[in-house]
Amino acid sequence: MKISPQDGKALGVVVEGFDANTATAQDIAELKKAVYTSKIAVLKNQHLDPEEFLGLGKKMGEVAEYYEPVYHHPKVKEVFVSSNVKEDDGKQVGVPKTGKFWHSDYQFMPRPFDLTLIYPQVVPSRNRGTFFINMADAYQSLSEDLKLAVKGTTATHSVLRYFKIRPDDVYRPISEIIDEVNGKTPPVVSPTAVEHPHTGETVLYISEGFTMSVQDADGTSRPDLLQELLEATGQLDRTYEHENIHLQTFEKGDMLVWDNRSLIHRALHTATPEPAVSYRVTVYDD
Ligand code: AKG
Repeated sequence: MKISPQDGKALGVVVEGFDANTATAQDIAELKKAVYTSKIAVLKNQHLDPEEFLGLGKKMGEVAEYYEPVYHHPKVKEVFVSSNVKEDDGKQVGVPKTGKFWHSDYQFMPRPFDLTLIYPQVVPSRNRGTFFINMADAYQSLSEDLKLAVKGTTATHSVLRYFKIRPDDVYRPISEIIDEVNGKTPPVVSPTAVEHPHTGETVLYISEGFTMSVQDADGTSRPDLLQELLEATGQLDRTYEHENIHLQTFEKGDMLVWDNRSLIHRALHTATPEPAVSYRVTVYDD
């Protein structure tokens, strides 16, 4: 197994010669270390079926099944499917256009995932890739005034704005769906800046997709502060040219493993997408 920095990129390593089926505990420990320090690992030349993909997830930690079954792979439910391709019988497997907003995976849950593994299956020829922002670096580059303003504040996260209407929701009153979402996944509150348990970095824990509000220690809502933080970290830049934004491209056979504690991401889709299918496994690492 050879791990080398990604050419010309601030983030990420490329991993060659990694065999998910025979990887030893030491290989996995090295891979995880590279993910914590470099944030993204691109594993080249992977040829895994969904069972084997799940097997790799289990080597990395405790695999977490997604709470909404509409995303599940029909045979291996721990595999989350993002797909805009209908099966031959016209059936939709998985959910199209997922993650088209800045977020970290499960940020709206009491326990967000630690690691995300994405394994593209059908790779479009254009507009493929995922944007990332390293929120540890983004915290470091805040002005001293903003760092001070973040101290002692909390952030509230919810899935509500990006919850996907399921086929069975058609003709249900929207108010009933909203009540159900709030009942099943009530908003969660976390410190606005958290310490990364493996690297000791301070990570700014907010996203445009899931963070509903930031509040002072006495509970006073601070929409101005949330807006400033989203702006400063690059999440409001619709040109995606902000210096914090990293575009990670991939080709067939690549698997991306990333540090979901440090990174927020946003899928790159266009209004007229080509077929695209991706499998995902998410893991608690300790
Ligand atoms: C997550 O909940 O972790 C997601 O990635 C949601 C993606 C989506 O439904 O668009």
